[in-house]
Amino acid sequence: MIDLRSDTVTKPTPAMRAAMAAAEVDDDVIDVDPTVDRLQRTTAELLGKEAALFMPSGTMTNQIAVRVHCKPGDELLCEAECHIFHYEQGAFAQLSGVVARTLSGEHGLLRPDQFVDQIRPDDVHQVRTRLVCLENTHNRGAGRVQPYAAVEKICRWAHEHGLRTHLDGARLFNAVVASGVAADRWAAHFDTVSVCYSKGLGAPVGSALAGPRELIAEARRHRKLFGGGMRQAGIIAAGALHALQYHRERLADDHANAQVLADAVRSAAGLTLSPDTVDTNMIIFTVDPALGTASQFTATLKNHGVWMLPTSPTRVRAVTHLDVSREQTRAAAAIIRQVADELASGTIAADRKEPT
Ligand code: TLP
Repeated sequence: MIDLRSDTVTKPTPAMRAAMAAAEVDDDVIDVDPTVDRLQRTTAELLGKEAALFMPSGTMTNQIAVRVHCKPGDELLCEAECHIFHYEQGAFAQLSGVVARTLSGEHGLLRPDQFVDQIRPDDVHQVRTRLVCLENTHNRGAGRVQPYAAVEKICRWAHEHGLRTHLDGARLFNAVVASGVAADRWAAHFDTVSVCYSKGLGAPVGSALAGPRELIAEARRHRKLFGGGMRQAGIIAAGALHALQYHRERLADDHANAQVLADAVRSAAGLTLSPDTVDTNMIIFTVDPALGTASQFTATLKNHGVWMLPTSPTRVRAVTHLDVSREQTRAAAAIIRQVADELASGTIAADRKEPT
């Protein structure tokens, strides 16, 4: 099976497992685990921030960022399809009493002018606008890289208006490789930055929130409150350190593989790449209803050995990663074309079963 559902599906490499097995550990709640400490320092340095805090997931780093920036009754501004709004169960409301106001981007990208007049007046009837969250690369925007100039402008506008800024950089290192703009340059515009080791970098677990020392100390309190204090976490931090050291530059291979898949989709009957350009390791395409729904299409594809994720009734996502070679990508590309062509010509019928 060629598993293109997400870059979260990677298994630790033998070298990563060896580094994890050899990790020096200690209780990171009572005190400090030395390997976690090393990971946090390395991450903070890469992002040009004073401090960083290791957590179990990107959802937690995002939500603790919301918690440290906002009070109940505050409002955050974000893109309508971003992970914080779309995929985290409205945790900003459930856990922090915060509301969100969404702006619709073009495949995840917002223009600075969309923020004009979006700050609520200081009025007893209204929530307080407090935080701007951006996502880079943008997941539901098919891994698009935010234009650097727009990020700079939006964050400058936010700070000039007394707002805080948070970056969901679950795939920031993909943006770094694709844009040639260093991680600390992207991060410089944000008060806090979340990065994930368990996406394209290929570590089994973990994310970090980076920012000013005082905010990160506050985040540490909230991490305990949210149940994310981990004891001998050096074992997983060692996997993340290995990923940072050895798996960043190779993201370019994933990006090149995504182009191979994109070409296959462009030439397949009934499939439309959307957006048509591919910046990093993801593609999203729509399925013509004549071929069935997106989930019927992915079920049929799975029967042929390629696994993708429907992200709406008509849209399908494929993500390239460490565990998919160029050869497997070429094989997947041929299968996409074959299945789409056969469905379009009626040679095979779509799998009508509910996918598992
Ligand atoms: N994204 C996952 C799913 O949740 C959709 C995926 O397969 O892409 N920010 C962004 C931009 C993400 O894409 C994700 C995970 C997260 C945050 C959350 O990370 P985790 O899964 O570690 O909580």
